Amino acid sequence: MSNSAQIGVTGLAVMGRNLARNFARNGYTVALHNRTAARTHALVEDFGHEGDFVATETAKEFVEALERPRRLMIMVKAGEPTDAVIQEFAPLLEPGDMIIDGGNAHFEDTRRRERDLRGQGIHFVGTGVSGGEEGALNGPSIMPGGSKESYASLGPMLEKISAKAPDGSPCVTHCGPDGAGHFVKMVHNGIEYADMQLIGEAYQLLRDVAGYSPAQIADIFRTWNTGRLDSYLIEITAEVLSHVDAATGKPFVDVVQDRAEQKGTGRWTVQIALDLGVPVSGIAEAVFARSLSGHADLRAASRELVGPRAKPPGESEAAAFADRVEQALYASKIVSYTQGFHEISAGSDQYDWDIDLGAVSAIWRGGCIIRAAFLDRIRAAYDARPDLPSLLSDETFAQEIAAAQDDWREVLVAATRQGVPAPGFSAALAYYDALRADRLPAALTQGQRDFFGAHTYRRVDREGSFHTLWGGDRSEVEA
Ligand code: NBP
Repeated sequence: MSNSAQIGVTGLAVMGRNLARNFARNGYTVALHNRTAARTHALVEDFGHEGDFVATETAKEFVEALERPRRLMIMVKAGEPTDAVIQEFAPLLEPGDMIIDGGNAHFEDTRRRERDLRGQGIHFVGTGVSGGEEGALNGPSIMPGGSKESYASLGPMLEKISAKAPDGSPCVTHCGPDGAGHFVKMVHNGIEYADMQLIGEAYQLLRDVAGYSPAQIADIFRTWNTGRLDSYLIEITAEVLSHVDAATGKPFVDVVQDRAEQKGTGRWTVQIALDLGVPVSGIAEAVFARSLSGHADLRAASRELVGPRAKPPGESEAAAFADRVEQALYASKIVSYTQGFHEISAGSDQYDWDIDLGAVSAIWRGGCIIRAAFLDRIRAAYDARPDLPSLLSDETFAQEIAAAQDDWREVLVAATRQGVPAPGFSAALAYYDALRADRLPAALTQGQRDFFGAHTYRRVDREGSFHTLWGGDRSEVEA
C-alpha cells in the first residue's frame, strides 16, 4: 500500500515499537522500519492485530509508504545513529516533509539538525518523550520542538497518543522552535534525578536515623502518597521498598548493589546550567551522588573513616521524625522544581524559544516519570503570574516552605549529627537561605578578587566600578 501511512516509525526497539503500536491503536496507519528487519517483522507478527501497520525493509519502501507531507519518526539510539538515519532518509524526502526525532538527543544536536534540514525545506521536530516503555505504549508525556507549521500537522496526532492529565487534557505542548523540546526534556530528566535523590535521602534518614525497616518505610511512603507528595515516584518507591528478594528472603533493596547508574541527561542539565549561569545545586547533587556511589574503590578506601557517635531516636521520636522528613522532602522538592524551571526560563531567553512554563508543568502531570499532583499547583502559579521570578515567589509555595522550614532544618541537624549524608536536602536549604539572605559573602569574594587580580567591585552607595590600591596606600580609585 503506497502513500497510505500517516506516520512512519524507524527504530523499533522498546520505545519505537511501543510508540508505533500506540499510534496504530489510536487509528493511524503506521509504516514500520528498522535497520535490522527482523524487529519489523516481529512487531507485525506479535502485534499486527492491534491496528494498521505497513512493514517495510528498505529506506525507499519506508518513505514511499508515507502519505504527503510525510511524517517520519526516528526512535534510534541518540547520537551518531540518529545522524546516520537522517542521512539515510533526508535525500529521499521532499520539501514540507517532516522528520521527528523522539530519542533523547542533546538539544544542541537538535538545533544543528533543524538548521541543516531547514535548508532542504524539511521540518525537523526534536521531541522529548517521557514515560519509558510503558508510557510509549499507553500514553507518554511528549515535548515537541520545531516549527509552528510542523506542530499544526503533527500536534493532533501527538495529542491523541499522549497521556492525559487528571483533568483530561493531553500531556503534550509545542515547547518552542528547534531545540526547545529536547531542552525541556533534558531539564525534566534533571528534575527526575533530583526527585529520586531526595526520595533516596528520605529513605535513608528514615532507616538510619529513625530505625524503620524497608517494609515500614514503604508504608510511610504509601501514606505520603495520599497527600501533597502524591506522585509516580513516591508510589513506585513504596513498591520497591516492600519487595522481598525471593532468593534470600531479604528486602530487595538490601540485595541490590548501591551503585546508581546514569545515561547522561542529568549530567547535561547540570553542564548546560553551568553555561547559562543558573544554580541547579539540587540537580547537581543528585548527579554527583550517583557518581559517588559508583566509586567503589574510593568508598572502600574510606570506609574506616570515623563518623559521629550517633544513637537512633527512641520509637516515640521516630514517628515525629518521619513527619519532619516529609516536610523536608516536600520543601526540597519545591526547590528542585524552582531550579529546574529557572533553567528552562534561562534557556528560553538565551535561544529565543518563548517557552510557556505553565504549559510545561501541565504536560508533566501525566505519562512521565515525574508526574505528580503538585504540578497542578506549579501550573496554577505560572498561569496566575507568567512572569513569576521564581516558584519561591509564589505566595502558596512560599507559605508552605515557611511552614516546613523548622522541620527541614531539624532533619538536617539530625542527619549531620548521625552522619547520614543528605546532600539534596542540604543543597536545597542552602539555596533557599542564600536567596532570602540580605547580604551574601559574595561581597568578600569580590573584595578578594580585587585584591589579587584587580578585578574591581561595585559599591552599595555609588554607581561605577572601583579598585582599591591594595599594594599601596589602600586608597580607592574609580576603574
Ligand atoms: P535504543 O536506544 O536501545 O536503540 C536501539 C535502536 O537503535 C534499534 O532500533 C537499533 O537498530 C537502532 N540503531 C542503532 Br543502536 N544504531 C543504528 C544505526 N546506526 N542506524 C540505524 N539504526 C540504529 O532503543 P530504545 O531504548 O527503544 O530508545 C530509543 C530512543 O528513545 C533513544 O534515543 C532513547 O534515548 C530514547 N528514550 C528511551 C527511553 C527508555 O525508557 N528506554 C525513554 C525515553 C526516550 P537495530 O535493531 O538494527 O540494532
